[in-house]
Amino acid sequence: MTTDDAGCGCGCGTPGRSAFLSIGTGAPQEVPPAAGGRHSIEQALVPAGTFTMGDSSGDQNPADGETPRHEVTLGAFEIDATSVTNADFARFVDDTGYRTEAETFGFSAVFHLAVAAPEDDVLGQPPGTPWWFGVRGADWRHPGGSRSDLDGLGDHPVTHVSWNDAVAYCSWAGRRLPTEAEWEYAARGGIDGAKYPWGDAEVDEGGWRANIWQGTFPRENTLEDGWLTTAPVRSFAPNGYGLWQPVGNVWEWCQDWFDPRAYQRGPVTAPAGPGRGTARVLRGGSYLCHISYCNRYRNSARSQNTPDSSMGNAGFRTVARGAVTA
Ligand SMILES: [Ca+2]
Ligand SMILES: [Ca+2]
Ligand SMILES: [Cu+2]
Repeated sequence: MTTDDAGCGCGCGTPGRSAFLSIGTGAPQEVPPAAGGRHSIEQALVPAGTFTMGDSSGDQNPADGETPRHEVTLGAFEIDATSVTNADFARFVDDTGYRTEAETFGFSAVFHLAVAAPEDDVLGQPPGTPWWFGVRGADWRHPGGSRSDLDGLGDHPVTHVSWNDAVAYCSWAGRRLPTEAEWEYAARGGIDGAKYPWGDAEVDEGGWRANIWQGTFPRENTLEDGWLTTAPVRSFAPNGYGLWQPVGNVWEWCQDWFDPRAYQRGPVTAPAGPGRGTARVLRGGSYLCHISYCNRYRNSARSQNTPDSSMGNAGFRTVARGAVTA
């Protein structure tokens, strides 16, 4: 397993942008700061408090730095109850004309069973993760490639957005990405030390509780939870704070730089992560997480990718800027 620039090394960890053949070059775009965009996602209020951050179930992936467990104190904050949808992202693009990095580079990473593109558009598979294809023409509007569209997917999470794209959306909306600590605290939903947002019950106990993978990864998905790729953001049940699908469905970008040693030295009040790095934190796992293979659809699980990388199984949710009283 590698934790370099090739994602988390697990089944659903996507290779970074540089692992694919680059067929163009992107340039960062200016988005008017706090442009007053119509961010209309329902808010979940997370109360001020102290929680235990890190793995308490013994399921940690050692290279990811899910330990040491440590107490973290946060003020109250408001976070999106769902991840940002295709319809939400479309409003941002309509307002600003923003082009995502998948569009400027000309390709994005698509899971092999989700490709909807002519063979010529498939740019290749990085060694080690042959189920990921670089697909020319894949972007947020074309999640499987040029032969796909967003018909019926307005309430699904936006995908193929890089960390830089997510930050551009936040700038338009007058919002920001959650810190990794905020994300984990909100995902826990008020249950201290549990493996999942709903508690410690396994994900398949009494019906599926999250959109992950069932069957034999990466070839056969038995679709027991109903979804091969993304599900509508309000699928399954929200956690105790009202967050839908913090684990499963799509990975969610966080503000922090990734460092597997981050927990050994960060401050314990409102930690914002390392001061520098090469990859940004991703949290929560995705529809590609498999119960016996990757196991990153847990509250404390961590992944990462470079800020210009995009893929069909990662999106984001946002938090309000500034303090909230609760
Ligand atoms: Ca599924
Ligand atoms: Ca998620
Ligand atoms: Cu996974």
